[in-house]
Amino acid sequence: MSNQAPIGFIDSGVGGLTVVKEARRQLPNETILYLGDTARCPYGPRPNEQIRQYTWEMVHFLLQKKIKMLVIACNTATAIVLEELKAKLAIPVVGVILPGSRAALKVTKNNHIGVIGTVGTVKSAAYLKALKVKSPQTVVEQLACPKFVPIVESNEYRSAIAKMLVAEGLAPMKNKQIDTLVLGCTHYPLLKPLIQNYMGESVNLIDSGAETVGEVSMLLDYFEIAAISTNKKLAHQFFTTGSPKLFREISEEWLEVEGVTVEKVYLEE
Ligand code: I24
Ligand code: DGL
Repeated sequence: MSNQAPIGFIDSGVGGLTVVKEARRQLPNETILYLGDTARCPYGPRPNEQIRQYTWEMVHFLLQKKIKMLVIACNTATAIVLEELKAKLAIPVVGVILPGSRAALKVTKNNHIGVIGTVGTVKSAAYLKALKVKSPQTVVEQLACPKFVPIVESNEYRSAIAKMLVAEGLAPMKNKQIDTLVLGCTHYPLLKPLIQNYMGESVNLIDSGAETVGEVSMLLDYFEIAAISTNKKLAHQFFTTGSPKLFREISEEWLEVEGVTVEKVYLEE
């Protein structure tokens, strides 16, 4: 496998682009291959078995493209399928939950950490387990915020309605004495200003996706598979199970680039 091979990213939709944005900044030599299952998004409310099946379908697609590493940019898919993927794949597999947990443990002073995510992520207790294994004395408060993804996806994430729904959703977290809150969902970084405002400046917010790119960087070095700089423009490729046009519009706006290549893929047999 060549060091110039792409890194594969999968997500339930476009939310994983929050991880890609950080990857482009921190790893400018790496070629990105991204698959978002937009047609079947959201994964958050789905049964585990379905999340497993959908995630494997995405993985099989990307493996055909000769990726050198796989990043599960979706918190819900990481929570439910990461261990199995790591056990079965021959390439390094990185999820978003361990890097997010590690970053939270690094900054907390009172060992009292909150975690917010989709219903699937919270039910799995994957963050809770990761935090407790590393630091048994840490107190962890989990909270599902099922309304937050729809706020972002309806492009309302800067509105007064969003402010109200964020306050309502986070109310159970407000008086728990946490000093650190993990944003355990791809979409929540877009709500960061509203979440920070509601929780107060004293609470540290952890962006799991952004933290994950640090781990990717470390693993590229550890396995000696980091790409080297060339004169060629990198050929990032994006794939979606939904509308390539809508995917392209969102990705160009979010990544602040033009001429993004997006192809439609059909996953279910
Ligand atoms: N943000 C997200 N998903 C959407 C959206 C959005 N529509 C507007 N914005 N739609 O996720 C999801 C369903 N679509 C996906 C594409 O195919 C059709 C169905 C968050 C993205 C985070 C990178 C708001 C918006 C935007 C551009 C950039 C960022 C953003 F339009 F939040
Ligand atoms: N990508 C998902 C996550 O990070 C959020 C959207 C969904 O529910 O599919 O958990």
